[in-house]
Amino acid sequence: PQVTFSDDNSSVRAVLPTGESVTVLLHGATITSWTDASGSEKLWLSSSAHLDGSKPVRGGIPLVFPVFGTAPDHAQTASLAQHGFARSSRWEFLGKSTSESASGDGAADLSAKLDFGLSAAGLSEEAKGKWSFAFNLIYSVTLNRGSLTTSLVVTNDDEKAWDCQVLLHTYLRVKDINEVEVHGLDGAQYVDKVDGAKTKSQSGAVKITGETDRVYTPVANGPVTVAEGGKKTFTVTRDNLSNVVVWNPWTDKAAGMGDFSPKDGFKNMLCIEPGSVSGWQSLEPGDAYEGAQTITYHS
Ligand code: TA6
Repeated sequence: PQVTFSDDNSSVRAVLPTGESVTVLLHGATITSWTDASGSEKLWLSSSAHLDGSKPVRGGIPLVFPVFGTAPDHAQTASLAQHGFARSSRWEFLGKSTSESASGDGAADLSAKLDFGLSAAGLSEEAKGKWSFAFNLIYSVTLNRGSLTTSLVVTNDDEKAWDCQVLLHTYLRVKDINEVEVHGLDGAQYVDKVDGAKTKSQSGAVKITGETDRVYTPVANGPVTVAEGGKKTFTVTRDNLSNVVVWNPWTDKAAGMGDFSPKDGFKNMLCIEPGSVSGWQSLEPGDAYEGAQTITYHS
């Protein structure tokens, strides 16, 4: 049995012999679908998401670079649109590969890796005008049985140093947000963006009972797990990404987003976003920075 790949000029898809699949839009290198062997979708995608390149995709896993949110007092990125240009740019598909990954039950499992690239040459004139540094991004999406790893390598190809932020803006699909608890953030400091950006400390599990927009700095690099009705559904591990943003727009913010539908879809999604956003990664000429996440689902 083989991994099958297909690509038209707008997206690339890989399917493992066991049925798991991932689809990546070249617009923003945005993962728009990730399914388990039975085809059940693990990510949430708005039914009115723009998939034609006209807007960043509402859902899936958009990429945030070189700035998270907006940074009006950060000269280099102050003029960039919210969350930067990576999710709004057309990436190149660099290639695919398969490898055997030792699996629990001894049978060799195949995994599929898709690589995407973006550099200054791929930016719109508008984006280049606002952030003109020489850079290179390589985004690797690796589909294994039961898990998905996404890794971003950022390289400074300029003669000048520059700073950046990186975040993987993952929209996880949940059955009912009211049954969800997030574990692994106990004791972490967080900035509460729906309460005057006050800094608070998390005690116990995170429950979502209204608009939630928090930038956590976990005390250690441990896993963040999402449970529904007391049963673990996702585990998210991070490599070199010191923050986790937890976001749910809830009723009013969902109502206010034109590309967010159905309007009660906030009950079926929770953003768990690994990133390096509470400070800046400073890259000297020639320096590289890599950040990655692995999302495992527990059926
Ligand atoms: O990740 C949380 C957040 O920064 C929220 O503040 C909200 O703005 C969300 O991202 C979505 O941003 P977008 O630009 O995709 O509408």
